[in-house]
Amino acid sequence: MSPRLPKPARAVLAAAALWLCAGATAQAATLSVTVLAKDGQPLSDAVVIVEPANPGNKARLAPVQAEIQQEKLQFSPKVSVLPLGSRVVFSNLDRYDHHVRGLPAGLAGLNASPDSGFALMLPARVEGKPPASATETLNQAGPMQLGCHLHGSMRGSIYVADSPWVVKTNEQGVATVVDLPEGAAQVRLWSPQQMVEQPATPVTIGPSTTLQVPTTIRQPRRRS
Ligand SMILES: [Cu+2]
Repeated sequence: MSPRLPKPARAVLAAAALWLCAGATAQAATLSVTVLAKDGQPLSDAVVIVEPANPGNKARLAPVQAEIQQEKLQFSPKVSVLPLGSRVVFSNLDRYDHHVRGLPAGLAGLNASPDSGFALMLPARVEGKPPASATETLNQAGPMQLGCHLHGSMRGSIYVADSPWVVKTNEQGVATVVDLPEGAAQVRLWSPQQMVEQPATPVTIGPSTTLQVPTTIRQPRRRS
């Protein structure tokens, strides 16, 4: 037998339950976006940015501490999506130097002042010692391109997100964006592979919505 609550307490509980349900309905929508490359195959590591028409009081994501390693002449992860204000530790695991640079990607990068972005000298790893590392704080929202002054083939990206609704696609080309308000929204895309800015796709978000976005973006050449 459950203990009987006095009437006023029951009323409060019922009201609280109603309020929770209402809150859940307003903020529990999920949008699953499949991004296709020019060849019709799923495009991984594309960044999906959902912009609701009525974002409400969207909570900005708390900054995090992340790591991007340099190993075998590659950035790992190759593409990171991180909240604005996050700190990134760059660690060089290779037995040779890297001179990592970060710049705003695309037009923003072309127009950026020479002192924008960052450059980090990371000496070669020495056997038995921890790898050289340096930390950068991400103070500017949007895509950043990573490279190395010493190795032209090294390419990576960071998408600095100023909303909680920015997710990169997985190996299946799918980005699942949660906790969205229902209603009209725009879906924008960014990919390190893109040659031009991608057009936005309008969508009406219900409790659980799927969307397929074909693009003219070419698949990256796979390194074996
Ligand atoms: Cu390098």
